[in-house]
Amino acid sequence: MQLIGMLDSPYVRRAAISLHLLGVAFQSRPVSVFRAVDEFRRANPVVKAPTLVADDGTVLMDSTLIIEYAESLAGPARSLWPAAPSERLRALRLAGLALAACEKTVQTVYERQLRPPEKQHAPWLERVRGQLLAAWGALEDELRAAPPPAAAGGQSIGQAGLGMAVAWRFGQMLVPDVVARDRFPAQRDFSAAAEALPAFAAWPPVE
Ligand SMILES: N[C@@H](CCC(=O)N[C@@H](CS)C(=O)NCC(=O)O)C(=O)O
Repeated sequence: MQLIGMLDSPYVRRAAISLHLLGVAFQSRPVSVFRAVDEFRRANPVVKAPTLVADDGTVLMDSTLIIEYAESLAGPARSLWPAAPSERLRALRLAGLALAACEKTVQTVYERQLRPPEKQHAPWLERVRGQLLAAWGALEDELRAAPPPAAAGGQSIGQAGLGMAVAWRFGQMLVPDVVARDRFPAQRDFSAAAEALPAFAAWPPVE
């Protein structure tokens, strides 16, 4: 099985760390969707990172769906999600907020880096900034209330916490001017602890 995409993508990184923690063997192919677009297109003409090429050759995209497939290979006893519905609901909420933070970070970066300065649209950037800060504000409140739900499989971190930590590192790499680290101290400290875990150290983003 191959996981295609650069680890500077939070979606690729969350998939890689999840596969690692689920014990699903894979080969990482760090191909850039921008700098190596032709090579990427040969694997997946849609050019979305991450792309998983399954052992039977099926080409799968979207980190959440790749993780869902990996969960089915690992089995429920090794799940990164909590089993109880109330815990699962909270984990899904946190994971959704973290994914929204990733999406709003990516939108900010694409607007800033892919558009010529005279074509950047300030009202759009301002809207996205508000959405990004709302997502981190909600996550900070959640973290102050209780830690993210643990994994049913007993791993060092569950899927919600994993997604939050990956999203935070990505945001700190790319939009630290928008998401000031000391404005979200609970998230800052939680992410620092997550980054020290072996599974995170094994799959570092390319700074
Ligand atoms: N919802 C997707 C988002 C994936 C995504 O947007 N990846 C970016 C890299 S960070 C990408 O493929 N960008 C190239 C493009 O959209 O053209 C997921 O969870 O995998």
